[in-house]
Amino acid sequence: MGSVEHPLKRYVRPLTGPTGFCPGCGDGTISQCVLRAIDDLQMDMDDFVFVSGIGCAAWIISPYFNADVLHTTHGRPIAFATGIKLNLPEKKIMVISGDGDLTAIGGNHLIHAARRNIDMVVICVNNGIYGMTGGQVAPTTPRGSKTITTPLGNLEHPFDISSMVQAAGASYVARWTAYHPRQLTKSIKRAIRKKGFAFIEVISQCPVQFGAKTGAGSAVEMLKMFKDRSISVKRAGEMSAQETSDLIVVGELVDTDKPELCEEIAKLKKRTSRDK
Ligand SMILES: Cc1ncc(C[n+]2csc(CCOP(=O)(O)OP(=O)(O)O)c2C)c(N)n1
Ligand SMILES: [Mg+2]
Repeated sequence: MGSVEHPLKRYVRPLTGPTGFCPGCGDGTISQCVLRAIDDLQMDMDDFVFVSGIGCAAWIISPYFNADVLHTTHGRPIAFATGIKLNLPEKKIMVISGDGDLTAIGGNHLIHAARRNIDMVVICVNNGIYGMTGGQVAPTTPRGSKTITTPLGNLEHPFDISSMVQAAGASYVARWTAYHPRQLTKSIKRAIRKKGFAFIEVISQCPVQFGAKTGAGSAVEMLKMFKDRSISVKRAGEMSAQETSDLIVVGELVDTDKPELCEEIAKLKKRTSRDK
């Protein structure tokens, strides 16, 4: 019998041993969506530099992706990515990291990169918790949720990450869940083709920390919840804020074109060298 190779095998390093992901984690699905998007676009891994911070989601690209990968410090992947983009403007830069990494310790880097409209794709895996460190409250944890640092329930209001990045000025913003792999893949392709700051929030399940600590349950229960609570941007637009408050609004929130920072810097350099 002939052996069958996974069609995306050539994009991952030939590592042995188990993956770093827990059973039921959404990171594997998201990983597959990213590689499928690159494959569909017929791009080469050499066209990219991938950058991650610290956390479970950061492991999606490191050590697995067979490409130039920087596994950076907690909260700083966008800062590293900005430096890489300014020096290698011909490369497509993709950051994949968690909600804690990108919106808590790294929150300012995120909003300023969106404001500058620097050309990169940022995929934020939002599992609503600090997964890797054992289930602490994050800026995305729903109000009332019990975590190891909020044993009596979270009193804070969570960020609406996509709205925050939209308000900061990103060229492309979309939100999907791990229940939407086809839509997510399509959105990643759109984000890769976009010239400017392209941001995708993926609501994902962490059954081991979020599911167990908050009572959201198993991976299957969480995926079912994503399915039942998701509503399209279009339908949500016809409803009041109160009606959508418990729902997950999915789809493309922004898709626009505006001047991109690296191109503007290149134009300025050309202009000033001509004037000399
Ligand atoms: C400066 C610094 N502070 C804190 C930590 C501990 N730490 C590592 S990962 C992490 C949070 C990860 O959460 P998230 O980004 O949501 O990723 P997840 O594991 O949930 O995918 C924290 C607080 C660290 N490594 N460095
Ligand atoms: Mg997280």
